[in-house]
Order: sequence, then structure tokens, then C-alpha cells
Amino acid sequence: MERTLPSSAPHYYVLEMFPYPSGNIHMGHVRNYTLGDVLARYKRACGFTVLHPMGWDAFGLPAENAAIERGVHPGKWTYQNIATMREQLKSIGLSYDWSRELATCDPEYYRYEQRFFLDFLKNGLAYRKESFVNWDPVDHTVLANEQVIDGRGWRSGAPVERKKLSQWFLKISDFADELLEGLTALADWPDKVKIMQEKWIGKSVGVKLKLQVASCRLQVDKIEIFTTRPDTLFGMSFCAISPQHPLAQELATCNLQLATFIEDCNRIGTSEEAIEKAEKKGFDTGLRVKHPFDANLEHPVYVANFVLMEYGTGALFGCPAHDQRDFEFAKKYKLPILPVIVPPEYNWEGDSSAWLDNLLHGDEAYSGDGNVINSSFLNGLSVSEAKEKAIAELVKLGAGKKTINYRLRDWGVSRQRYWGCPIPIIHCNDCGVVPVPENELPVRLPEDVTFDKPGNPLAHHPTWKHVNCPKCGAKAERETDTFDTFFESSWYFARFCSLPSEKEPFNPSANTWLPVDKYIGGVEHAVLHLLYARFFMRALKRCGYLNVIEPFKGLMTQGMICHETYMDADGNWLYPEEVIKKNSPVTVGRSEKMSKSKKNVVDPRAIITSYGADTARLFMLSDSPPDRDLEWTEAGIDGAWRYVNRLWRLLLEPDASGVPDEATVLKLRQETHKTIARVTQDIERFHFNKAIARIRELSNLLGSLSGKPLGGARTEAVNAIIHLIAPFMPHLAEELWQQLGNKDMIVTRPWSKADPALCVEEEITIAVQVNGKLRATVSCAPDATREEMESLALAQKNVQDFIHAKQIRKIIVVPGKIVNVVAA
Ligand code: ANZ
Ligand code: ZN
Repeated sequence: MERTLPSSAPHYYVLEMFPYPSGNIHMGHVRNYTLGDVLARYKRACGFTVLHPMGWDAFGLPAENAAIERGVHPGKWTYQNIATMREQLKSIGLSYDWSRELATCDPEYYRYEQRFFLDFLKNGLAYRKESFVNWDPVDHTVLANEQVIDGRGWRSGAPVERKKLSQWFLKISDFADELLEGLTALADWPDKVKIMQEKWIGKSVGVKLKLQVASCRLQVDKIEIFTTRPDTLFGMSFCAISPQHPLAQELATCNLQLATFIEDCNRIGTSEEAIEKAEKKGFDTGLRVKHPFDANLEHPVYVANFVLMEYGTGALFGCPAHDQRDFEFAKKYKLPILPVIVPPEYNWEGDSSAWLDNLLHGDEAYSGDGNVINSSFLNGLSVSEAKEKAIAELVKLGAGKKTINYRLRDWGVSRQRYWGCPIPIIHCNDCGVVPVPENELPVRLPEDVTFDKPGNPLAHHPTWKHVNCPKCGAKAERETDTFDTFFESSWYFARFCSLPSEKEPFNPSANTWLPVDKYIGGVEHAVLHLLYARFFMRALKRCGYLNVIEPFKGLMTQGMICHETYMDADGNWLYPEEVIKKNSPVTVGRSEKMSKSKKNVVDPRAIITSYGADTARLFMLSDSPPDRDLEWTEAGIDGAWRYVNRLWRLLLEPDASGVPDEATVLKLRQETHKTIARVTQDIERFHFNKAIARIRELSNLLGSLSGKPLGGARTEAVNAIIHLIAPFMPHLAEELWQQLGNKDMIVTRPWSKADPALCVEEEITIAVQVNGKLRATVSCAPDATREEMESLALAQKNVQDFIHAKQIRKIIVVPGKIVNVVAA
């Protein structure tokens, strides 16, 4: 049942991050989807046409693991899980438009992304290049980063190697600056997420400069490095290049020791995190480079495992005094540490010897701001002045140029996996890379695959990959890689604007539905998913599909659900329900995020069966603000259950006979209307827990008037409460409404409006003193906060006059009474 709204009704799109169909919903899902549902129901009642869809992020590794472990086809496993989880979601009473349901593993979904990819290719947004993957030398298979555990393959346990493969990339780097700048406009996103994206994009302004190799017997006579600190060039004591740097590769061809060292480095795996964590190691190549400002100075060239080939130029100059990594490296390989920056409080001519002594003998580099010393023409300048001057000099010498570098790399989308969207490409010996013609899309995954051998079943399939070249007709092979599953989640929200049967990727209404007004999900997606989706919208716009730039106008990241942990005497984790049955001693551990590994999980199905969906929803919503962690307790859920029951009895209580007392009636009416106003405001601000607390206050008041005749004021309060609880506890609201003899449904009814005349807050007068003398009086609400009282007081002209040129030392606020400003 839906509200019938005029076609002119404003649109509102509320979306929760769609789940991976792992088998069963967990509490995190329940919280996430309940939050979205409250908003969707509220906005509908407010007269918006609401889009609130649900689907399945259905490709991915767990389905393949299930196939390997249990012999069930990934597709079958996935669709079974979807069926189970759909029913579980329905039991929570979520108001989804199921007619838009999609599963990303459906060829009718992924056919469009094959088309997008071919368009990206035409528009220069997709390209192929050699890149490293994690290689399991025992299983002969490529591993995803999450399958590398402590440097070893998750199944074989063999040390992982790096292997170069040709892979597809999407040019997210084309949009680096736009994606960074775009963050400023996202006013309705949490700051922490914007900061994480900003760091991920990692814009650095620096210089690329070429260091001359001294006494060169090689092809290359210069090493280009990237630095953000040209001000510290006189503190240089070595140069380091990446193990994958062409120069390192060249030197290794005639240096067995170096070749072995490089091989060792390759074992760390490909993730930046793994490289960051590994012990810093270097290999002295014997080469030396000249200092760009002083050809008499020469420095050794190392191959070092912490230098990334994919960042800057894959080479750097090391300045141990002012970079922690370089500092540790210098100590290890006994390289000089030459301080060239002193903190701002030291003048370059002044005596900073004690400070310098500390630096040299301590174990921390100084990376802060300050003034330059020991640096010839840069002496005495501040860090920022010295940067400018050093760059100008490098440019003059023709040795370097100013460069903006981004940490953001292009998005590698090739995965050597079966359960993903096939990349629509054919490889021909003569024609090279040939796109699959559009009328042959979708390239479907073959059903008849086996998982008895390690590696990609698509590659082992006897026939699937053998095709004729669409260009020349000769024998050719399909690409057997599939897309990274982030590909599917980068555009599903736009597809929801179409019905699954629609044959174009996007219904034109997508341009008006998007951006999503409120996107709700876990903060673990703060970077990759949200950034890829932001990129995708821009890429689709460039290819003429959509006219949308930002996919998500508002973002809300919900907190985790936590629970106590339990352990038996033998150190085994226990499920909460096992604790009750156990006779032997149990250690109760601290509350942590619910996780299967620690068994501190509560199954939503059990809660819904014993308490009902509304109790679960109520507890989820009332205990903490949505963006904070929520502590799941038995007492908490019990409390919610008791409240649901109390409310049921209270709202069905008949009015007592007699003449209502006028003052009581007015009080109840005022509280009713104030509650409507406040709850409305709280929902708008996503303060669902406060909204529920206010409803409780009103129901408590009504409860305290039990047995008294209240006449129409009772009915008014009861109806208001039912309407207000409806977004939170929809089943209870409908049931109560029917019990009271109403024929329509709450979902079809508009949101209640508060009567302003009944919402007038009585005001109180408070005194404002400056240094103990009364200087003004102001009126405010009796429950005004300290901050509100403070700013009211400071806004008084007379108060400002008496503070005048003095400094405010302290402001003492006694809520409801007085503000005293202490100024001197
Ligand atoms: C000399 C120097 C002196 C540096 C100093 C820092 C401090 P951000 O700011 O994150 O962009 N670097 C350059 N290329 C690298 C690579 N391929 N792998 C690892 N590190 C690399 O980082 C820029 C700094 O990271 C550069 O500035 C360089 O070290 C290092 F007191 O140059 B610096
Ligand atoms: Zn061909």
C-alpha cells in the first residue's frame, strides 16, 4: 500500500548500501536498512515521491570459495542466498520497491557494464598495461590482496611472488583534481569521509628533478626523482630507486646479488600496506649521483624496498634528518645525517647546537616547519621560501620542474576470477585487442565450469574462450579476466531508476532522481566504493550516458554494533546463547564489534522471532545516534519489548468519564504539538534516538494521566503518537490504528503538523553579569543550552560595551538562571 501523490510531488531518493548475498543477514544489515527505512517512510508521509530500492552485490570471491569447498555452483549458491536474505529482509518490514530489485550477477545487469567498458575504451578512459599481481607459485594462481596473509597464499601457505600481467585500467587519474575539488561541494557528507578521500587522492606539489649519474658506463646517465621537499636538498645523503625501476632491472642483469635482492623485495606482495609494513632494506648499487647544486658532492644510489615504482618517478633522494624512513635507513646503512632545517624558534645564525645534537642522537627525524641552515644560498629562509627558491634554481639550471603528483593511481579492474563480469575483449594474433561487437553483448559466463584445478575456471574451460576474431575472422581468444566487483557497485544506484525489464541502461529519469539524497552505509566504504562511484558518474557523463556529476548528495555512515565477548576456561570463544547453558566458568571480555570470529553475534532471526521486528527496530534506533557504535544488550532489547507492550496498552485505554480539567487538557495538547514539532526536526537531522526519546516523554505524560477524563485531547495525543512511531515501528502503528477502528492505513496518511499556537515555549528571564555586575537581562526557553545562553548573553549591546577592549577569560553559565562573563 502506497500513498497516492500528485505527479508534481518532489522526489527523494534514499538508498542503503546493497548487501553481498553471503547467506544470512546480520545485525549490521538490520541497523543499516532500518535507518534508511525510517527516512523513506517519513519522507513519503511528508509528501515526497520516494525511491527506496534494494538489490544484491552478487559477484565475488566467497561464491567461488563455496564452489571449491562445497562443490556447489557459484550462481546457484548466490541465488539461494538471495532468496533466503530477501525473505529475512521482508520480515523486518522494510518499505522497498521490490519491483526494481537487481542482482549484479544477472547478465541483464552486467551487459550494460560491458557496454560502458567499450565506451570507456573509445573515450580514452580504459587502457591496458603491464602490472604486478600477487602470484601463488604453488597453486599457480593470482591472489587478491585479501588472499595474501602475512606474505603467504591463503590456501597453499607458499610465499607470494610478484608477477607481471597485462591488465585493464580505468583512468580515474584523469579526474584526480575534479574528485578532490568536488569534495568541497559535498556539504552533507561527514568530514571524516571527505578527509579520507582527500588523503587517498593525495595531491602533492613538488618537483621532478634529474640527478646526474657520476662516471657512467650505462645507457642512462640521469635518474629522475620526485620530491615535495626541495628545501632539504642540501641534506641529501643518498638516492634510492624502486626494485622495479628500469635502472635496477638493468643493473640486475649483470649483478646476481642485486637480482636476488630484487626477488626478495618482490615477495612482499603488491599492496602498499604490505610494503609500508615490511622492514626497510636497501642494496648499494655502487653508482653515485651528483648533487644538483654542487657537482663536487656525490651520493650513493641504493635500490630500496620502500620505494614504490607507481609513485612519482619511482626514485627519490633521501634526507635522513627530515624524513623518518630515510632516518632509519641512514642509521641502518651508516649514511650521514645532515640537518638542514631547525624549528622556527631557532634563527639560522643562532645557537641550535643542543637541539641538533638531540636530533642526531635521538631516533626521530624532524619533519616540521622551520628555518634553513647548512644550505648555501637557501640559508635563513623559511621552509616555504626555500622550496620556492630551490625550485626556481633547479628550473634555471634546467635540472627540474614543478610537478603536481597524486597518490591516486588508475583503477586496475582485471581479476583472474570466474565469478565476475567477463571483460568484453577478444585477443587476436594479427589484430591485437579487439572489442566484442556491441550486438554480441552480453558476453555471458559459461555455466559448465569446474573448480577442481587452481586458477581461473574461465581459462581452463574447453571451449568458451575459443572464438573467431570479429575483425579478420582468424582463430582468436577471449579475455578470460573478469571485472573487479567494485565495477558493479559503481553504478547500481543509477540502474535502480529503471525497471529491470528496460532495455536501455538508464531511464532518462535517472538524471532527476540522482544524486541520491541520502546514502547510508558503513564507513569501511569511505574510500574505494564511494570514490569509484564518484569517478563512474563522471566517466558515464563523458561518454554521454548521464548528466550527473556527484552520485550521492548526502551520506550517512552508521556506527557498528558491539557486544560483549565470552571465553571458556580453555580459551575458546563462546556464542552468547552458549554462555547461559554453560556450567563451567566463563570469562566476560570487553565489548567489541560483532564478528563471527569472536562469536559475539546475535542472530537477527532469533530476535525477530521472539520479540518481533518492531522491538528490534526500536532498540536499534533508540539506543545511540545512528553514526555511533551501538551496544547490543539483552537488557536493552528487553526494555524495548516492554515499551512496545506498554504503548499498546496505553494507546488502547478508553477515556474516563467525567468533565476534563481545562489546565490538564491544555498541558497535554501543548506537549502533543511540541512533540510533533520536535520529532519532525529530529528526524530531519537524523537524530532518531532523540526523536524516540521525545515520543517516550509524551507517552509517559499520557500514562501519568491514566484514569483521568481527557476528552478530545486524549484522542489527539494517541493519534499523534501512532503517526510519530509509524516510521520506526510500522507494524505496531498499523495494528493500533486498526484497533482504534480506522479503515485506512497509516502509510497512506500524511505526516502530522504541529499547531504553532500550541508550541509556543514559555520564556524565562535570565540575568547577564559582566564581572559580577548586572548589565542586561535576556529571555530564553527554560531548557536553553549553555551554548545558547552564552551566545544570547554575548550578543547584548550593553554586555559588549562593558567587555569592550578586555579579553574574555571565562564565562560562567547557570542554566535557567544567570550568565556571568569574566573579562580582564
Ligand atoms: C626528499 C624528502 C626530504 C622527502 C624530506 C620528504 C621529506 P608525499 O608528500 O606523500 O607526496 N617519495 C618520492 N617518490 C617516492 C616513491 N616512489 N616511493 C616512496 N616514496 C617516495 O611524498 C613525497 C615524498 O615521498 C618525496 O619527498 C620523497 O621523499 C618520497 F625531508 O624527497 B621526499
Ligand atoms: Zn584478427
